[in-house]
Amino acid sequence: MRCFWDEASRAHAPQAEFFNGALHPAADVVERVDSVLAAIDRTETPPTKSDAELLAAAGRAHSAEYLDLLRVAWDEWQAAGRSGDILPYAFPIHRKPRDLQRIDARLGAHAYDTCAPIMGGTWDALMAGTGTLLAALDSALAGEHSFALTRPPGHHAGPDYMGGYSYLNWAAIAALGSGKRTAILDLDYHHGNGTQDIVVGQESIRFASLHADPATDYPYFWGSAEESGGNVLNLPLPRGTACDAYDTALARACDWLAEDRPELLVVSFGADTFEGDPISHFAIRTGDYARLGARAAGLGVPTLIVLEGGYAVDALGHNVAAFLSSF
Ligand code: OKP
Ligand code: ZN
Repeated sequence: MRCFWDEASRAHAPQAEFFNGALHPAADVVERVDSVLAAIDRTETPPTKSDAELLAAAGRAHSAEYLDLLRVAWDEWQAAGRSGDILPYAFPIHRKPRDLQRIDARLGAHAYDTCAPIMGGTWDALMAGTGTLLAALDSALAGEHSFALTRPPGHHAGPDYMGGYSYLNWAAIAALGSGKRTAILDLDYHHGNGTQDIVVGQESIRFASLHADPATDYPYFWGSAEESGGNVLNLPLPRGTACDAYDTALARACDWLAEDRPELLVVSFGADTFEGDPISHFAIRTGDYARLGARAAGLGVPTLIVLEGGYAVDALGHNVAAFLSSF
């Protein structure tokens, strides 16, 4: 297993997110990365890639207009006289946005919630994350299991929208850039709505997700069992789910992914299924992650693992390391 990480990803350091009627300290803190780095052996710095190459890779999953907004948002926000982190706050919902001038309007047209802050370092961190992802993808395509220490998470970012701490969809960028028949397995506590929206209907990709039931949990509007079909399989699980029930659902997801004889497996791994996670409600224990990793590794396919959530910072590294140990 090779692990990739770029220190430049630290530049994205959000202060706060807005929900339940109040600003809360951001859950996706930079310290998450230190927890993982302390628990895994050795990381490689990805080779430098040109902006054009990184943008082209991101452009396989995201619209040019959306990427352009991410790139200029901070400068335009500052030009509009604001100094704090950006949080989109006005959303067009059923209207079709057009000819938008104000940065506030453009942000709202490309976001679905108030949980994706943007700051001065966000764009550079996202480009560093893309480079990290591509290095790990190359390594997996060469036949070696690989881990990309991606932060912020990506699986809530859709074709032209951000949300839920996510801006660029690491799993979708990798799958669409792989040139291989690819299985995406999303094991974060929250449904991978952005990934689903990007890859739905894609001939060479299957997407399976285990997650908390959207009837009770974020992102609420995606991820029901009925929303399965074609190349999408959604397996919502009740709050309180522990390892045995989780592994049963995981086995089902793996069997379904295997039917398509994938040449590459991309795992969106979130350790927010952990019993001690501060924002989630499953009951997976640190030792369980090795068993779950073994289940996924049982697909027997070169695997790229990207990091999504996991907010119990002290345990995060151990949980990630346990999962990776099975590859
Ligand atoms: C990102 B990933 C919950 C507020 C919702 C957004 C959660 C994003 C999770 N009380 N905040 O899937 O781990
Ligand atoms: Zn999550």
